[in-house]
Amino acid sequence: MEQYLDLCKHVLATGTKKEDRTGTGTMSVFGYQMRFDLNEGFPLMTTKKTAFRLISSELLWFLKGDTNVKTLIEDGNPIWDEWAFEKWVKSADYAGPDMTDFGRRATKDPEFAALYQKEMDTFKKSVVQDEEFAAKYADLGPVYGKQWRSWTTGTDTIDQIGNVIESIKRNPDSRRHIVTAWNPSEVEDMALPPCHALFQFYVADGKLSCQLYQRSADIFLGVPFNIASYALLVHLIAKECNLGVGEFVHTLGDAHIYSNHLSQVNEQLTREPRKLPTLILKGEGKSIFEMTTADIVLEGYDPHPKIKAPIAV
Ligand code: DHF
Ligand code: TMP
Repeated sequence: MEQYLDLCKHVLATGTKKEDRTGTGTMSVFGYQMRFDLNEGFPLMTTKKTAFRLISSELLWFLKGDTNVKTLIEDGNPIWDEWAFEKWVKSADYAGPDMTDFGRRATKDPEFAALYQKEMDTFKKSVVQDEEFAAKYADLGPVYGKQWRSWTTGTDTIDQIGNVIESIKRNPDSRRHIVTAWNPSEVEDMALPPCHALFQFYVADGKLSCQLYQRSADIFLGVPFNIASYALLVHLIAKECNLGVGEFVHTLGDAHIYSNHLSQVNEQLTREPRKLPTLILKGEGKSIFEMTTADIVLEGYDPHPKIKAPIAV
C-alpha cells in the first residue's frame, strides 16, 4: 500500500491548513489519484490493523438497499452510530442531557465522554428493542443504499446497481457504466451527504475495473475503508458478471488529514508495508444481494497493530 503512504506524505508535504465543518481543522489538498491493481492482492491496509468485517458488513448493507443503522448495530458494526445518534439527540423527542457538539466535546472532556457513552448505549438499546423507535431515529435518510438500489424520480424507481450489472453483462464496452449516490434533490435529507459520490465501471481484456470519485476524504479513518470497500465491490460485481478483476482507481476531491490524526499518520509512516492478503469469495451460486459476511473471507492478513483515532462528527 505504498500508494496510500504516498498520499499521506503528499498531504503532509504540500497540504494547506483548512478549517472544516466539524471544527477539528485539517491539512488538505484538492485532487489526488491512486491506482490499485487488484491482481496484486487485496488492498487492505497492512500498516495498521483494519477491521475488514466492518467493511464487508457495511458494503452488503449498501447493496441490500438498507439505510437503517439497526441492521449494522445488530451485526456488531458501530461505524454509523454517531450519525444516527445525532439525528436522535437533535429531535424534539430527545429529553436527555444536552448533547450539542457531542463528538468534539467527547474527545476533550472525559466527564462528558462518559455521559455521552451512556446516552449512546441507551440509544442503541432502544434501536434494537423498539421497532418503531428504530424506524424513526435509526434511519440515516436517503443515503447510499437508497440511491444505489431505489433512486426515485416523480414516477420511477431506479435500481442503479441492478442496471449497471446488466449493462456490464450486455454491453461491456459501454462508457456509461455509472452509479451515482449524489442525488441533489435528496442531499438535504441525508444524515451525511455521500462522500463516495459517483463510480464508473470499465471492462477490457475480460477484466473489470472501477473508478470512484470521492468528494471528501478523511485520509486516516475513512480512506482505508473506502479503498477496501470498492475493491470488494469490484470483486463482487466481477464474479456476478463472470469477469476477472482489473484496477480500482481512486480519485479524491478534498483529501484531508484531521489535525488530531497527525501523530497517528506519522506513526503509520514509520511502518513497513507487508504482503497484501487474498480475498476468497464463497457462497457459490448466490447473487451479490444474497451474500453474507461469512461468504467473504480474507486469507493471509498480517498487519501491524491497530492505531486508534477519534472520528470527527
Ligand atoms: N466522518 C468522518 N469524519 N470520517 C469518516 O471517515 C467517516 N466515515 C463514515 C461516516 N462519517 C465519517 C463511515 N465510515 C470508521 C471508519 C469508517 C467509517 C466510519 C467510522 C472508524 O471509526 N474506524 C476506526 C474504528 C473501527 C473499529 O471499530 O475497528 C478505525 O480505526 O478504522
Ligand atoms: P463532510 O460532509 O463535511 O465532507 O464530512 C464528511 C467527512 O467524512 C469527511 O472527513 C470525509 C469523511 N468520510 C470519508 O472519508 N469516507 C466515507 O466513506 C465517509 C462516509 C465519510
